[in-house]
Formats: sequence, structure tokens, C-alpha cells
Amino acid sequence: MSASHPLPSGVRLPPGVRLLDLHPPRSDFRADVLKGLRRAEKSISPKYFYDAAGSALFDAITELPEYYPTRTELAIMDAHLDKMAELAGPGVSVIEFGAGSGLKTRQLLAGLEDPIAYVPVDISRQFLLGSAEAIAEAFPALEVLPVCADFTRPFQRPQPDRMPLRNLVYFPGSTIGNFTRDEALSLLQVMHTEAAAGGALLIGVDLRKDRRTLERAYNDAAGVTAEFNLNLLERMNRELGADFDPSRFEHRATWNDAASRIEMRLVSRADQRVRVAGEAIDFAAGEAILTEYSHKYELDQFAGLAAGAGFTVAQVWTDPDRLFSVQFLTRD
Ligand code: AVJ
Repeated sequence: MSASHPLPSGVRLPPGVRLLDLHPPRSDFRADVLKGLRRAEKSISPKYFYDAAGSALFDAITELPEYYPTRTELAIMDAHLDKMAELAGPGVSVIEFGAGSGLKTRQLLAGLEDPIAYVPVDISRQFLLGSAEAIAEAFPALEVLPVCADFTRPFQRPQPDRMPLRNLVYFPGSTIGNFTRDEALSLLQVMHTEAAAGGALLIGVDLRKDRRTLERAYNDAAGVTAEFNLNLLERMNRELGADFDPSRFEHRATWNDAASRIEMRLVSRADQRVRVAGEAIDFAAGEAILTEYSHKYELDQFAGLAAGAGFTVAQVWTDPDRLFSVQFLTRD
């Protein structure tokens, strides 16, 4: 674990950016896929959606008329940035879980009073350096200290040259929704640790709403979400030498009210055998691969979960239709 580990050749850090490379285990796509496809209930983690094609498709999703979360969260940030900055106070170090796409992060950093440091944490060195570079350019006074680590486990925090008054953990996008309650609790516990004494968490949390709105958001008319889901099959073909025929699978996204989540699946249209990384995987007609959960919370349920990790909900902002929330959580 050394900050001076050599970077891959060709990577040059801009001035003001220092990478702390904690060498996260390269998530093993092949092993994870085979394990997931051998289960009685086949599944693949949603983290594997985001190769280059998948990331571009996700960007397209955020622009869809049916997909309300991204634009709603941005509008909430826009409307209440002053109050958020007031709660955060001056001289914070912003620790972002996941390398930000940029827009929301820039908005936040621009609104804060004299932020000391920006610490994006991501398992992908490539995304991390891309976002670090963009932020460093836009905010020359900010210390940009990317950390390459798996944020689901506690990690070593880099020490900014200037002492921050408190840490502000930032976790936008309702990415928390991808995790089951148990996983979400343990992730909140990691954020509690990283916020450190007197620190806070600013988090985007999507809210429970009617089935129609939710199922539309994940079954858009243009079929972009279907493409995003089916890209997982293409990715296995590209990277694992699999022979999936995407036309023989169907995108399905349904609201599970009891579990309060959207469940995304790829459903086999026929009995078929597919080869993945040299192994035969059989599908019965109608059999599915679970690819994503997207949990939606009631405010009191989320407050209960956060309390379990040691956080107090200090303030909640929502849009007029109460579709989405941005929440400011504090810890002692
Ligand atoms: C990025 C996990 C918040 O759950 O809404 C969008 C991903 N999946 N459409 C979500 C997603 C299908 C998104 N998150």
C-alpha cells in the first residue's frame, strides 16, 4: 500500500492530483459470472453493467423522459445547495464514493465554502483518474486526492496538506438502491467510518412511488434500458468468449412491492445452451438472470437504516412530487 506505486505507462497526473493506490483486487468478471450462472437462481452483479458501452448507455438513460432520478436529483441539489453548504460548513474534505460523472460533484464543490480536498474513491483507476483530472482543472485551489480502492470495505484516507475541518462523504445517484438492506447497512457503516468524528454524509436516495412510474422508468419506450441490460450479454461475448444471442433474451424490469425494489432480469426466450468461458450453461424457456435490484425507500425506513449505522438524518430535501430525496446525515 503505497502512494508512490508507479502508474501504468502513459498515465500522467495533473498538478495537484495525488493518487493513493490501495490495489483493490481486480474484480474477477469471469469467476463472478461463472459463479452467478451456476446458481439455481442465476444472477450477475449490476457492477458489471459499466464497461465503456454500458457507461455510455447509462448516460443515455439519464436523459430519458421516463427516467426521473438523475434530473430530479440535480434539481434538488440546485434548489438547496446553499442550505447544504451551510450544513456542511467551511473547509470540508469531500469524499465521494464512486468516481463522480462530474455534474453533481461540480455543483456541490462550487457551492461549498472553501473546500479543502476532493477524495473520489473508485475501484476503476481509469474512471478515477478521468474524474480527478476534470475536477482538478475546474477547481485549481482544491487538493484532489483520488483513492483506488473497493469502497465497500474501509480504506486508508489520504492526508490533505491543509487540515480539513470535517469530512463530507458524498454518495449521489441512489446507488445505495443497488444494495440489499444488509449490504446497504454495511456500506453505511463504512461511510460512517470515513466521515470520521464530526463528519457528515450527503446521499441521494430514490423514494417509493407508484408501480406505473417506476416500471416506466426501467422500461423506457426507446428501449435504452433494455439495451443497457442486454449489453451484459454482449460484454460476456466480448470479454469471456461467450456465445449469447441477445435476440434470444428479453429485458424485464418489474416492481416487487413487498421488497420495495425494481428487479431487472434477462429472460431466456427459449430452451437454450450457451457457452461462457468454455463452460456450458443451460437455460429453460422463461428462465432468467437477475441483473439488478434498485431499492426505493420510505423516508422513515431509510432513517432507520441510517440510524443502524450510527447516522442521524439532519435534513431531507425532496422535489415537489416527492420522487427523490437528497439527505444530510450527521454522526458524532
Ligand atoms: C445507477 C443504480 C442508481 O438503479 O436506477 C438505471 C441504474 N438501472 N436504469 C438505478 C439503472 C437501470 C441506476 N443506479
